[in-house]
Amino acid sequence: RKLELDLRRALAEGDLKLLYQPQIDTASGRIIGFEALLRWHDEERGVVAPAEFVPVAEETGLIIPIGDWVLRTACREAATWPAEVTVAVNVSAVQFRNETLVETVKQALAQAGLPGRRLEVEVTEGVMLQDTAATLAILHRLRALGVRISMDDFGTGYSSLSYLRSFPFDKIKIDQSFIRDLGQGGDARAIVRAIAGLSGSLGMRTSAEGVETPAQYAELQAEGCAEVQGFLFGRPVPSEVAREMLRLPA
Ligand code: G
Ligand code: G
Ligand code: MN
Ligand code: NA
Repeated sequence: RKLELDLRRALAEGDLKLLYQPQIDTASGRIIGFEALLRWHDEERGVVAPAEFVPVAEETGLIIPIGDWVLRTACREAATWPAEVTVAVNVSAVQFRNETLVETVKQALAQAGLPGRRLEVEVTEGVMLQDTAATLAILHRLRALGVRISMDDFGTGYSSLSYLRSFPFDKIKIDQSFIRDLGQGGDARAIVRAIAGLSGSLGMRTSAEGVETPAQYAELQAEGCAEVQGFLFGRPVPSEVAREMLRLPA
């Protein structure tokens, strides 16, 4: 398939890039981390979003070397940031089926000189659906490295809530679809309140993504959301711009 061949070449030739989107602590208003978001710069296609190529990378197994590159690059970048600033990396369910994931994370941290606690791994509900014992073992081994684990896109999957009992996530990220309808007096606020309550009572931090308006932000703060992410605070940007946001030299 042409897309597959082109993607393979993109990885080899350095045409994959990471953008970094700031994550804001609602209590202090300060940047506490960045989420690394993958982009493919293709001569013909222009900038390709992950929704268009990650599924192909997953089907073909290319997500394994691509995911390795993402982890190494994000850790290397984060190691140059102030010591309290974290980096969040999206890890696909396919990477969880590969026994090298923990070793890859360990090496990425060691090569970058990044303490494990400054890396967050974002997983989706789909990860919790497959071979549960093996998945839990991997999550525990990552945790043993100090790495934090976030449940991404929360509320959109098909799974039950039972996985929240089988693994203590550090953070729940409320999916953007719920945030979109906040600030307009509808049901979305009740859903956000319920997720934040559940998350808090299980000892997890709550984060919201896709925050675009001050009205949405105000409701999230009122509902006890600890962290926010969205265009209101900053779009995904190249590493040089992320550095400027942290007031670091380019
Ligand atoms: O940045 P954007 O909105 O286009 O991201 C769309 C989706 O792609 C998000 O769900 C995000 O989790 C996923 N994504 C972004 N970067 C990566 C990555 O490095 N690895 C994987 N597996 N998924 C990613
Ligand atoms: O699924 P995941 O949460 O990893 O994907 C995050 C995606 O959401 C990224 O592709 C990012 O570009 C996008 N995104 C981030 N902030 C906003 C926002 O405020 N509004 C919208 N519409 N998309 C956003
Ligand atoms: Mn994410
Ligand atoms: Na998400």
